[in-house]
Amino acid sequence: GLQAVIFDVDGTLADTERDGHRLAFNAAFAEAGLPWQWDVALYGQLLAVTGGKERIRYYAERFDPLTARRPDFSDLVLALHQRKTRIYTELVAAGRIPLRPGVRRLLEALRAEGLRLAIATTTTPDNVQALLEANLGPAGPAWFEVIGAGDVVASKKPAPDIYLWVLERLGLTPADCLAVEDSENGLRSSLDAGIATLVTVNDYTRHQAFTGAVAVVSDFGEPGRPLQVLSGHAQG
Ligand code: XBP
Ligand code: MG
Repeated sequence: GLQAVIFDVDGTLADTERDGHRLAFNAAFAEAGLPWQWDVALYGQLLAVTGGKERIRYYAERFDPLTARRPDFSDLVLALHQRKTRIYTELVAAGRIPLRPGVRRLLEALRAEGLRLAIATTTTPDNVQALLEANLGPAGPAWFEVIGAGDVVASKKPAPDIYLWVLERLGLTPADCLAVEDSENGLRSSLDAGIATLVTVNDYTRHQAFTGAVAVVSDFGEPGRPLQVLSGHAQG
């Protein structure tokens, strides 16, 4: 039977991208004197590339190849990303990024059932820590027995590596777990690790195809505003 639920973070636990990560990238670019600014629509396209350093690199190679060919480009990417992480964690600590509807209630209910919780994300560990502390309190990170994040694996989502890393540390097989994801890249990662996956959507992902998901839901609902099941198939 089910023993653990493994959560993605960005887009799943909270809508972090548009008013969190995106703003932090833009602020870091502006501080560095770069003319790069990612609007909401462009950022939606750039989300196809998971990982902030990878996303900066991809953008520069396409839209500012002169900068991308600078000999110090790799150092620039690292410096920009470090600054972006600081700006993002400050935004989160200031309370600017709440959890999505029903997330807190769901986490509490799973804990009350005795289920084990874990995280599998491409984002930087500091970002996860900041989000959980800001929204669940100082003990929030400890609700999750294993937190797999960022560069602990070489290949980020859609590769299955981060889920396999988390499974190994939980000491569980895929059949013992359920994954919760919000994006096609995330779903590919969890399904390729062999884990049944529930999808919850947001403005950046609701148009995506979620073939293979156990079900697709709008969110986790709040009292008086139940979740909508957008697609799902009966499973035993
Ligand atoms: C999240 C990401 C991350 C964040 C930025 O994807 O792609 O890159 O946008 O985080 P997922 P960092 O929800 O599939 O894990 O800048 O810390 O990499
Ligand atoms: Mg996500």
